[in-house]
Amino acid sequence: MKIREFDTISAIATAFGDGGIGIIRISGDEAFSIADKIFEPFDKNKTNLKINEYKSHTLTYGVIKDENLIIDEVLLSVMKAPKTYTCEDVIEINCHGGNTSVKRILQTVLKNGARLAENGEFTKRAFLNGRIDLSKAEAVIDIINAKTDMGHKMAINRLEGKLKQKIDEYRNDILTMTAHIEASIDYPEHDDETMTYSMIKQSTEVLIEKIEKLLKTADTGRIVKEGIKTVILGKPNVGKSSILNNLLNEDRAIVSNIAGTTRDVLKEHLNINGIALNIVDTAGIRETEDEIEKIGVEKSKQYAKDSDLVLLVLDSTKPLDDEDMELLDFVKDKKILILLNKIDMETNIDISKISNIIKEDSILKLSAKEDLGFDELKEKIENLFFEGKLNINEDILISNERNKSSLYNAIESLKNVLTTIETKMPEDFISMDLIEAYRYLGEITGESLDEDVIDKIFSEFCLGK
Ligand SMILES: Nc1nc2c(ncn2[C@@H]2O[C@H](COP(=O)(O)OP(=O)(O)OP(=O)(O)O)[C@@H](O)[C@H]2O)c(=O)[nH]1
Ligand SMILES: [Mg+2]
Repeated sequence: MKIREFDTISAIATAFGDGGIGIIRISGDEAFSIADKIFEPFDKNKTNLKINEYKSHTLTYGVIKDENLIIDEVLLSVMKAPKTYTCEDVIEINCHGGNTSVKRILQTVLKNGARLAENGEFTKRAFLNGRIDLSKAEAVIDIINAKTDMGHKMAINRLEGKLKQKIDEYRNDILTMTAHIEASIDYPEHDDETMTYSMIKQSTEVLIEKIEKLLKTADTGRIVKEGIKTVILGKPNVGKSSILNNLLNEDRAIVSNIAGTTRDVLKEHLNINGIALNIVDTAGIRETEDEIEKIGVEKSKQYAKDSDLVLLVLDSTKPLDDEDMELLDFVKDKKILILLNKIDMETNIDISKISNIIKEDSILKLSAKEDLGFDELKEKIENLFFEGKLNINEDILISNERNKSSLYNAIESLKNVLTTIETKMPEDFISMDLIEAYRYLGEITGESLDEDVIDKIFSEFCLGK
């Protein structure tokens, strides 16, 4: 399987800081000979063995030495190529955690001939050596960075190769079409041109539909991966900060009965039923002469514009006024939930005025003070984004911009195929566009990508992975 020759690299694979164990990883042709120089097993039967005489995928207890100085007691994993993470010979040294042992061992490994690995270089080798495709490599980084169970599951699906399977299927469809065209060009006597055109037209339309469906998952994919951008918006003093605190279960934001308490936006992360929410508490929106508050109000509006979800808070003890209506008008095109807060007190709000703008089931009664209505709010948010639309165990979601633009470009090329057919241009043009679509799809699995793009993708990985 191994197709390229590389030098031997090493890095610390575990996170920095205190911990039970730390792991130093070495990969490449020299991995075993470097380990021979620095590792001494306790087992007398192994003392005279070279590491490449050890059984593969075993652990050996011993010490790491720098010259004659013992650095740490370790467990040494020996994994022989090609059945390893990188497809190369791999050594992993499990030593005591904390910063000192791991650093000293890494220094010793480097001194004995390895080069410090770049970010993501181990995974890059797994890709370049053909063990995983690019969609799986990107899944690895998404697993490491996952903030929620859902995000994690989405990445695991991709690691299992579900995205690659789909892309391969689309690419195969294209190959079948190009083969058909080639045949009709080479053996025109066997082929009726109108037949070819109508067959290609139909297959292209079906394929466009399939790719569009996958592309449509990108919004959900981003939300699962990065969280729902949520903004709490409303007039001053309606209880926005109180609602944030309640959702977070802590007194994060300052709450007071003085209107204009929150002046700047306050950002927090929150996890509800496995969904990430990036929530922003904003300064109450009102006409104000106060320069600082003005800036806060502008920021609040900007955040609301860029959000996935607006939680518009109204004070249920007061009648709706023009300012409320203006706010409503400002956000009416967004995904929105209306929170009627302070229902522990006498209600004076009449929501019939807004029932023609907002669906009734988007209006929720709440009391931040008495902790009422929050379970329903969380359920609503979940339903709003995921109900019926998503089976996270099965669905493949597109979650990165790179994949999104490759799919978009593939669709554009396929649309050109349809134009060529409509305008009855020669079949060669069809092949050219099909091949272009094939190439765009290959960018997702990494089969058709330039080396520098690949380098850039892996440079965003963490060190030691
Ligand atoms: N009775 C009652 N009072 C509440 C409730 N929620 C908030 N309050 C009170 O309303 C006042 C304003 O609350 P905040 O959470 O600071 O309101 P805000 O919307 O963040 O206000 P600004 O930051 O000034 O825009 C405080 O005195 C809170 O204690 C509620 O559900 N019931
Ligand atoms: Mg506030």
